Amino acid sequence: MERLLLSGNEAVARGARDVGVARGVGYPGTPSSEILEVFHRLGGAAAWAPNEKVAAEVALGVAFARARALVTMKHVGLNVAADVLFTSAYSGVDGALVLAVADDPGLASSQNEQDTRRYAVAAGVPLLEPSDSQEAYDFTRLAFELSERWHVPVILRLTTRICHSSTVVCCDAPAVPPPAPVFVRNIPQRVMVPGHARAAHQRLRQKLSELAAWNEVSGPNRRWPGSSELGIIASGVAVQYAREAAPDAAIFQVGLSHPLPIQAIRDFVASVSRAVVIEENDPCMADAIRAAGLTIDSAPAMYRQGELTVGRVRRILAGDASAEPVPAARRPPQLCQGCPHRRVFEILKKHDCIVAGDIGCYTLAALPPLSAMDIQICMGASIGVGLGLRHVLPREQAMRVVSVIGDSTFVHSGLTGLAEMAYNVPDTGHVLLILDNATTAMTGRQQHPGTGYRLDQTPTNRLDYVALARAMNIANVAQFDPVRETDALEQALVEALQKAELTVLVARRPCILIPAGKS
Ligand SMILES: Cc1ncc(C[n+]2csc(CCOP(=O)(O)OP(=O)(O)O)c2C)c(N)n1
Ligand code: SF4
Repeated sequence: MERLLLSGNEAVARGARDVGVARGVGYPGTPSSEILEVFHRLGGAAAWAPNEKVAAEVALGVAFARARALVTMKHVGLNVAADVLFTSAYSGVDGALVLAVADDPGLASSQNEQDTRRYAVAAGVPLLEPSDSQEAYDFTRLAFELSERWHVPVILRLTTRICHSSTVVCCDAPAVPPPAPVFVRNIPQRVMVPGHARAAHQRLRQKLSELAAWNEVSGPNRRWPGSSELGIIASGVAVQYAREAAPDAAIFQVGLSHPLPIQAIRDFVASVSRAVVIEENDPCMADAIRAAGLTIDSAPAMYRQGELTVGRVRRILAGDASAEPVPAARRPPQLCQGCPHRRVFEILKKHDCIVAGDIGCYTLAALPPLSAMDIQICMGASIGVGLGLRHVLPREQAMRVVSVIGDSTFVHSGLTGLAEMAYNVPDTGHVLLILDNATTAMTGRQQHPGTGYRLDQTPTNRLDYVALARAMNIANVAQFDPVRETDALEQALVEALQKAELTVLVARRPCILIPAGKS
């Protein structure tokens, strides 16, 4: 048995390697991105997909072929992959399908604090919550076992602290490899037309009740002995905070939080004078436990926002809902000096453009001193939102609307926005700026289909944005280097803003942090 100091992400990657995952697929997103990179370094077949939905689809195909598949993403990625998740829960899988989804309580690097546990309940799939790297490793292996045993996708829910903190991990011997991949026809199980899906839904509910019964007696839940005065029910990293904040309390650690081991929790609640649920993000367990008729305390609403800490858990246990100390202001992030995005936003600001923006390093242009982006919601939204503005604003304002999107984001979910732009053309036309810096800079410079390289850095096809825009019948398409051809780019933008036509401008210059020769 090997003993290693691993981050949660490294532990998931090692667990996946040790269970013989045939393919790991994902789309980068903090705090999940390292899982696939480490899996590749450990010898696994790993690939970046254009977005999370495609990643989940590829993985589902792998699992339909009786092999083991891992999908990685950050929490908001599951919104994109949700269509696959909900119906693959019905179809089930022949091999194993595990989705490692990393939540970001406290918004260290995300646009929202959504809680992936809600998805497990809504889609009807099991969800595991490791509380340290050892469990990240163990639960990864367990997730594959459960997926293979019940033929159902399984979510491994991570959070920022689990992903990025390191603890000692004892790694087991590699698992028995699965049989060689094979396709066995089973049309009623995999073609989800209503007649088949009704039966599939019933099968899923049956699997969930079997899983719930299994979780009561054999699930990865743990009782830490302690005083009968105070009992804490916790999951994920909250278990560690609870142990430190209340060392004398009895703790019921929930490892598989959907379906919840409600009878075991009932017994635990009955064994203590006061039971308190401590969980990060939404009150998912507290709501479910109360719905089962149990009397518990839980955190006041204010603790739903932000990460928990030992200090916050102490406050929750004391029922303290007074205002929390305001943390010291952090230095705001900035575009690097020399970042090619700067020139583009200086031009947009100079011409008082209304900028429907998107997510990436370039979103930093919304902050002072540039303050040159007006809207940013979710990946790919810049194009649709820009078009919506153009459709209804008075002409003088509409003619100033520009959609701005990064290259990775454009491939992720801008392609369909461009199809909409070409299809439902506003009376004033529209202008789209694609910022091609030859990488997914924001999340650590991962490759994508527009860079010409795969995750393992081998060369492959490169998506050509200019040819693509022309193929979509965009009237005006041009590419400029925003640093060497700043004036020409500005000139092209000014002309585009005056015409009631469709224009796509590509600002192509590599991120300064890309090693030479890799763009
Ligand atoms: C659905 C979803 N998946 C992943 C992310 C994480 N993420 C934020 S921006 C971004 C892409 C940034 O790359 P690009 O558009 O090329 O801009 P750059 O950072 O290179 O300027 C990613 C993957 C996210 N916010 N939402
Ligand atoms: S990492 Fe690259 S894209 Fe991001 S701000 Fe720095 S230079 Fe710009």
